[in-house]
Amino acid sequence: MSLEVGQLAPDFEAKIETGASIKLSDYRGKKVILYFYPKDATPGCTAQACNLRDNYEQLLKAGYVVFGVSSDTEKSHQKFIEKQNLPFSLIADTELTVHHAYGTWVEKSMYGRAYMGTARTTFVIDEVGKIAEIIEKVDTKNHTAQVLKEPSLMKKQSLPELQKICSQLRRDVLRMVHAVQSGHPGAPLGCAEFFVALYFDQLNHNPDFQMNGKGEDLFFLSNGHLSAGWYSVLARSGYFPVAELKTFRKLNSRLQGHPATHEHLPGIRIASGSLGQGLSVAIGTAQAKKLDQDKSLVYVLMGDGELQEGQVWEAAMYAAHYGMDNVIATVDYNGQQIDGPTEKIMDLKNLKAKWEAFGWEVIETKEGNDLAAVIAGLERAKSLTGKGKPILNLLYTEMGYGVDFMVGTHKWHGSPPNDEQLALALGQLEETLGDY
Ligand SMILES: Cc1ncc(C[n+]2csc(CCOP(=O)(O)OP(=O)(O)O)c2C)c(N)n1
Ligand SMILES: [Mg+2]
Repeated sequence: MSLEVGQLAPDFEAKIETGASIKLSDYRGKKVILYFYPKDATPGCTAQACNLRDNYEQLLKAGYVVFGVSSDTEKSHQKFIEKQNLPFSLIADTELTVHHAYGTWVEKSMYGRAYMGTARTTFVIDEVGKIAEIIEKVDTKNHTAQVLKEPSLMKKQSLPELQKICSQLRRDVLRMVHAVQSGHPGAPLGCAEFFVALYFDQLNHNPDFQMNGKGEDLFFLSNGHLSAGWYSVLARSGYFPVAELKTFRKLNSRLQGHPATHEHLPGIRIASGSLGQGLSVAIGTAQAKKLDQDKSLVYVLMGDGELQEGQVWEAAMYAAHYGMDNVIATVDYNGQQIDGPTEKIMDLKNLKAKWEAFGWEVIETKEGNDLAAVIAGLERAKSLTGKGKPILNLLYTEMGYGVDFMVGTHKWHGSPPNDEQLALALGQLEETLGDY
């Protein structure tokens, strides 16, 4: 059954976490947020519940009562409420009666497999019991802002908070490659500010992962060997449990040395690692977004050494010719590649002039390890979209940034630190969010 705005919200009686029964019609005279979510304690559902918790005062002031609904048991709800200190009740719809009344028990698909589950949907019910709004595209991290239509409640973290995430990301990268004595620490250390600026400040994205990415900004990591940094930022922004970082590069892990889609890791939409392909994918995706009249943006990161791949320039030519002005490509301009400085291996010469000659709008972010500068650069890039040209962000970074003995050399491109080096490096990076 599909409900519509203006209809009377179906009444129901249901059990909450304490075992007590509540009846929707008992709340006439109040506005009710009835939010259906898939599962207690999963990243997206935790983000959504915590966002409602953190803004609960405003919700009360505006006259709302909040109820979460999932098919979890009373006991599971109790644990979730205690752990997250939630100030509202959760309905244990184990028999799915409320789901069926609201049409939120639906067939879903995960990588081609069909299964039944909860469609994350919020019904806003007014004082007389009518449906005032149905929110199907839930922004879990900013759900209160969505319900109250208050963009000012949109959560953006402050610069010092974001800087802390950079430090943690660097620790994650070093610990991950050290644990398996393989992998690539250098470039992800240099791109920490970029990853954090993108995922925690710039991207309009949903860690409740949907492969098709409709209505979201998308990011592709073309230089797949930066995987350790990408996995860290994905986990830290809620795509999968942070504890899973400890499986990096292990057999049967979802966190392969180079990102792959076979393993179904949320956040990954293409395999990468074979250099030179990401820009082509980003451009194809950007074209699909245009056809779908989806106004969101497509981001891609490439290495500077990677630009020695011929496919990059074919894609560059295509993007300019077809006016792909919803693409923001960033080049990690660290001047290093696997065997030495790019200047010695195969000189890139004047990259700015090259991209401009290919018809791109080029911006330079000269301080690629200064978080404020990286954010400002990405803001500027965003402001230049929609003007007929694709955008290229030349991001000047230092390979190995954050650890004094790793900076500015290709030596750490693909070598892990030993025990002693790890200890030294971690001593230079504050543990801020807790090691995995
Ligand atoms: C098609 C292809 N050729 C070669 C490689 C091997 N390779 C891996 S990383 C790398 C260096 C690339 O340089 P850059 O993009 O500057 O990365 P950085 O060293 O800065 O991390 C090379 C040649 C590869 N992964 N794919
Ligand atoms: Mg490089």
